[in-house]
Amino acid sequence: MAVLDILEFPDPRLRTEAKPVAQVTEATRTLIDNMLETMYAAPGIGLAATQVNVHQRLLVMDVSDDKSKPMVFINPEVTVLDPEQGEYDEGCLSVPGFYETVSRPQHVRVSAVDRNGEAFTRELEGLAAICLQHEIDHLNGKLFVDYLSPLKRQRIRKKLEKDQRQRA
Ligand code: QAP
Ligand code: CO
Repeated sequence: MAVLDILEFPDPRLRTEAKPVAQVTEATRTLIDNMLETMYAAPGIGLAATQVNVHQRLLVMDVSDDKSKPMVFINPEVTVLDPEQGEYDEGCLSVPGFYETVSRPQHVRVSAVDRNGEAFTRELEGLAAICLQHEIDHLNGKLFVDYLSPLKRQRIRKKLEKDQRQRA
C-alpha cells in the first residue's frame, strides 16, 4: 500500500469532472486501498479520487470514532430524503488548515457499487451524509470553498498559494 500525494486548492486539476468506473478491477481495488491508507495517514474522514489526481467516480470515507469502518463508494448516486439542511464546520485535505460552515441536507440515500463490483443502496445521516456529499462534490470538480463568499475564498487561495510557494 502507499500514501498518495493530495492535490491542493487552487490546483486546476481539482476542477476535473470524474468519469464513471466502467469495471471494478484489481487496479481499482489497489487504488481504493491506497486512498484509504492516504486518508488514515492524513488523518481525514473522507477522500475522493479527484484529490489524488485520478478522475474516476470513486471515494472512500470513515466517520467512525475508532477509524474501524472504512466505506467505499464507486459511481455513487445520491437522493435527498429530507430536504432540511444542517450546518457543519467542514474541512478538506485539499484545503489544509481551513474549516468553514457549510449547509447541506442531513439525510440521504446513496446507491453505489462496492469493491467487489456489487451494487448496494444505503441511507446515511448526520456527518456521514455530509461527508458523502462533500466527496461527491469533488467528483464533480466542486470544493467546499465554492459555498463561501468570494472574499473568504480569495483569502484562503492567497494563503495556500503562499504556503505552496514556500514549500517549492
Ligand atoms: C471532508 O475532510 C469533510 O485542514 C473530509 O489540516 C470534513 O477529512 C466533510 C483535514 C468535515 C465533512 C466535514 C483537514 C486534515 C481533513 C485539514 C477531511 C487538515 C488536516 C479533512
Ligand atoms: Co474535500
